[in-house]
Formats: sequence, structure tokens, C-alpha cells
Amino acid sequence: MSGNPPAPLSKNELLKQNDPTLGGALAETLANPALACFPADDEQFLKFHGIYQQDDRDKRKTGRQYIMMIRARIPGGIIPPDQYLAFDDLSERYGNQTLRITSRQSFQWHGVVKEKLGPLLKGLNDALCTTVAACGDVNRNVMAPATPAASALAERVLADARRVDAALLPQTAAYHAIWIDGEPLKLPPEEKKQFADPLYGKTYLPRKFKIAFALPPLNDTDVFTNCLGFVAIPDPAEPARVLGYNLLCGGGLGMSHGNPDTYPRTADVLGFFAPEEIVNVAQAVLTAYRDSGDRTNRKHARLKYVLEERGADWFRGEVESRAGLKLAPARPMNFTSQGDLFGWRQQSEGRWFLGLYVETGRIKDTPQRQLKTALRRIVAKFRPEVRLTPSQNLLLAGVHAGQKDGITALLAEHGIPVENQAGAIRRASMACPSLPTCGLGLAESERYLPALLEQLEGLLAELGLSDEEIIIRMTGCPNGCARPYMAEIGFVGKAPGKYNLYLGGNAGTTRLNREYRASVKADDILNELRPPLARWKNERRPGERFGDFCARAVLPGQITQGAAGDAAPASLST
Ligand code: SRM
Ligand code: SF4
Repeated sequence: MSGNPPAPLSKNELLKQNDPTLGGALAETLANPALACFPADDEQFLKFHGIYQQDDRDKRKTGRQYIMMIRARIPGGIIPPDQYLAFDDLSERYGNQTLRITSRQSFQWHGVVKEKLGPLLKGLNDALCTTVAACGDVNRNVMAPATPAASALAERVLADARRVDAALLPQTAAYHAIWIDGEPLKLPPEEKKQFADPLYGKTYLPRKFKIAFALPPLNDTDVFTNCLGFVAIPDPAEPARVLGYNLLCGGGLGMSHGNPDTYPRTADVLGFFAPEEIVNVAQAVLTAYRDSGDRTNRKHARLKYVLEERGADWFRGEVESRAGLKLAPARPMNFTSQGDLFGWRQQSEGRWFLGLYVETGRIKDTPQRQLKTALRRIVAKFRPEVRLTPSQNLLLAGVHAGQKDGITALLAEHGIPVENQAGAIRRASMACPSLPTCGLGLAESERYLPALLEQLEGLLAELGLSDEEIIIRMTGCPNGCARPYMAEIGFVGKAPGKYNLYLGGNAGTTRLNREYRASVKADDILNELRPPLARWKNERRPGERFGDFCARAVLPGQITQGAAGDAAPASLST
């Protein structure tokens, strides 16, 4: 025998191994008023239940104040009216009176203190919503195109997304016992240890796993950034029918500053299969990852590294043998845009939907705009379906023509216009929460982006570029939660008040951008952006977007992350 001994399993792997029911001592800590927070091991179990233990970073000087963030599981971002009203009510009673739309079409409740955690989770369950597996080493919220079904095709894609979401849910009974029955899972320790989830096994996945569906030419879910992407291909003979799906594997964005072994990566296109196989293929990809991902180094544990290191051909073979099918060559697909539709739009069967811009995804009341109150009143009175978009906006869907004026008037009463809701760059912007809730934030994001956009709007006006859409995304650290590496301009927090600047994403978000400047002070951002913007104004080709101009003329040929970084567009626009 030769060679080094195998690397030890990561701490999280041992935790899962010791309690595959994922219950830990959560019920006991929850029931103990003397404990202000959950101990470190249980923080990891909490994630599988959709909960993060945080502390208010604004208040650290006066000691740690523990608060929780709770993330719902809302496949496709679809919320019936009664559920929306319950969510709103729970945020008022148990949270910080805001609802945060996430970049994966879900809601987060922030600022929930420990005593209110149980009632909030119970309230969500009563509203027929779960938070199970919204976080943790499992499949997360499945994304699907948000724009309300104008066709049977879109409905079919959504139905498939929901089927996949349901099929990949973990089966542990601990969630129900702790949060619904309010007691620990009643199993002797040895039996707990023996539990094995039918799909995930005893130790679940090496790391998080993410799935998105897309319906070209719209790429609102940024499908190439997901571990697993399904791109619907319509049947040319019967356009309301899904002919099949192109299978994409190995996308992911998280990286760490100064660690070149971590990088954003766009997914590989592996092939095409029939829609009846959707759950079978999803399970094959998930189990292939379960068995091949790195369980020793969590920074290297995502599926993207398996694809990068073992290659797309190897992974395709794994998926085919597990699914018992042969993938056909991928069908042509072409993505041309990523964003949301705003204002009133015709839907189907005489119904309408209203696209509403939500600044950095935060539904709240301010003295100028009472979006939270307006939505509560509208949903209670007119009962539209609420749809969350992957760009942190929302749609009110299924509205009758006769209700439109009433909704428009109610919004106006609360300071919210329906036309010209926000300027071109705001409408295409996103920011992650970062401070004060995110423990990993290195710089401000949600609280800073609106002010920066105002300055940028000034610069664009000065350059005569006011009406141009530029996709701008900001995160407070390199983990990439608002998908900044796909933006035409990406800001990634480096340190307090300092950002790395990325340029060169495209409209269909199929191409990674590239680092342009590192550690730029907030005050210097406009100075750094002025030259490429001015060049774009003077040198652009007809209709050329800023991101495409940067990729062609500002950072040509320079690939800074992920060997597969630029591969997607070429294989796409066939
Ligand atoms: Fe994220 C961790 C917020 C989408 C990559 N993310 C976190 C945590 C939970 C911080 C933590 O671990 O302590 C953040 C909570 C902040 C807070 O106070 O709310 C957080 N991530 C978010 C949300 C809310 C950002 C948003 O602006 O909406 C998004 C929730 C989505 C959801 O509903 O499930 C969110 N996170 C993403 C995305 C985008 C996506 O999935 O489309 C990414 C990049 C794609 C990817 O996964 O590669 C992303 N989040 C990460 C990472 C880096 C993972 C990696 O592979 O390195 C972390 C850190 C970690 O997991 O250790 C992270
Ligand atoms: Fe927190 Fe970083 Fe994600 Fe922003 S990108 S929410 S700072 S982990």
C-alpha cells in the first residue's frame, strides 16, 4: 500500500453521520428559555430546517444580540393570496416587519428572536408553507420562469419544477416533530443514528445543491449558474408542448477572495431528454453528486468542481447509467434577456398581471413608499396570486381587467407608481442582504446599492446614456448571492467600503464577467467606471450593450475565473 491517508471528513459530515435525522438538540434548546441561542453544532442542523442563526452586526459593540433568519421553500416563487397575507402577518408579529424576496424566488424573515422562532414556524406550517431544506446540504428552492403563464407551455414547465422540488425533499420526521408538534423526534439515539433518507442516504449531499428551469429566450432564472439546469425546448409541431429538456450541470458562483481554487463557473450542456424523465434525471444528477462530491473540504464540495475536474463526459456517463437512459444531443437554444416585465401586461384568458419593482427585494414601508401596506391591502381586496421573481421583484398575477384601476389607485395612494416605477439601471439591479444580518458580509450591499445607483444615474445622464439598461448586481462578499458574476457591472465586497469591480456579463446571463479593478474604495467607483462608460458611448457598435462592449473592447480575451467561464455562449447560440 502506498500514498497518503485519505483526508478526514469535514466536521459537518461527522455531524450528519451522528444524527441523520437532522434533529440535533434543537427541540431542547428551543424549549429552554435560559438559552439565548443555539450551540454551534445545532446551528448546522438549523440550516436543514431553513433557519440561520445570526446576530445584528450593527449592535455588536454592545454585545451580541442573536436573531434568526428564516427562509421559506416556495418552488417557482408562487404564493396564493391567503398565504401571502399570512407571510405578511408573521413578519409583522415575529420578524422585523419586512419581507425579503430572495434571488431564488423565496421569502426570508429577518430579525426573529429565539422565543418567536417556534410561533413563526408554526404559523408558516398553518399557512401550508414549509422551510424544510430551504438551506443545508440538500436540494434548495427550485426556480422556474416567473412571468405568469401566457401559455400551456409555461404551465407545464412550472408543473415539472414543482414535481422535481417535491421529489427531492428529504424525508426526516424531525422537522415536523420539532416545529409542528413542538417536541424532539421520539427515537432512541441508536435508531436515530440508523436513519437513512431514501434519496440522500445518511449524510445527505456534500454541500448545497441548486436547480433552475428556464424557457428560452428568457433566462430570468440565470439557469447557467445552477448545479442543475433544465432548459425547456418547445415542440415545433405543437408549441404548447414541452418536447424535452436540455440538461445543464455544474454551474455555481461562490468563491473566496485570495483562493484561486474557488471560482464561479457556468454549467456544461450535457444533452437532451424527454419530459417524462424529468424526475428520474434530477435524481440521477443529485445522486451522482452525492457520491462524487468532496466531503473533506467544504470549499471544494460543490458539483461545479466535479464537472470541472472529472469532465462533462464522465459526468454524463454517470447520469446516463443512473437514469438508465441515453441523453440525445442538446437542442439549439438561445437566451436573449434575463429581466422582469414591469407595469400592467396581458396574461391569458383575459387576465392581467402587474410587474412591481421591489428595491433590493425588501418589501417594507418607508415614509415615501408604503409597499408592504399597499400589497397587504391589494392582496386582501383583489386576491391576486403573488409571484416572486429571481431578480427579487414581484408580480401580481391573474388580475381581471375590471380590477386593474383599483389596484393602480391603491398603489398610488401609497406612493407607488405603476408606470416608470424605476430607472433603467435600477430595474435591472440586485443586491444581497449583507450587513447587518449576514455574518459573512465584508462590505455593505443592500443598504448601499440604492445610493450608488443614484450616483451612477447621474454619471449616465452626464454621458447621455440615461435610457440604457445595464445589469448591475452587488454582493457584500465573494459568495455571489445576488449572482454578481453574471452582471454587466458586478460589485463584490472586499472590505468595509471596498469592492472588486467586474465587467462584461451579457443580456441573457450566459457569460461570466471578469474582474476589472480590485479593492476600489466606494468613493472611487464612479471614477473607475467613467472611462469604460465613455468609451462605450463613443465606440460602441449599433445596439451594443455595455457588457458586450466590455467583453469585446475593455477586457478582451482575459479570463480570470473558471476555465469554463466563457464556454457557455458558444455552445448556446447554435
Ligand atoms: Fe447565499 C450563504 C443569502 C442566494 C451563494 N447566503 C448565504 C447566507 C445564508 C450567509 C451564511 O451562510 O451565513 C446569506 C444570508 C444573508 C441574510 O442575512 O439573509 C445568504 N443567498 C442569500 C440570499 C437571501 C441573497 C439574496 O439577495 O436574495 C439568497 C437566498 C436564495 C434562496 O432563496 O435560496 C442567496 N447564495 C445565493 C446564490 C444565488 C443563487 O443561488 O442563485 C448564490 C450563488 C450561487 C451558488 O450557490 O454558487 C449563493 N450563499 C452562497 C454561498 C457560497 C456557496 C459556495 O459555493 O461557496 C454562501 C456561503 C456558504 O454556503 O458557505 C451563501
Ligand atoms: Fe452574505 Fe456574502 Fe451572500 Fe451577501 S454574498 S448575503 S454578504 S454571504
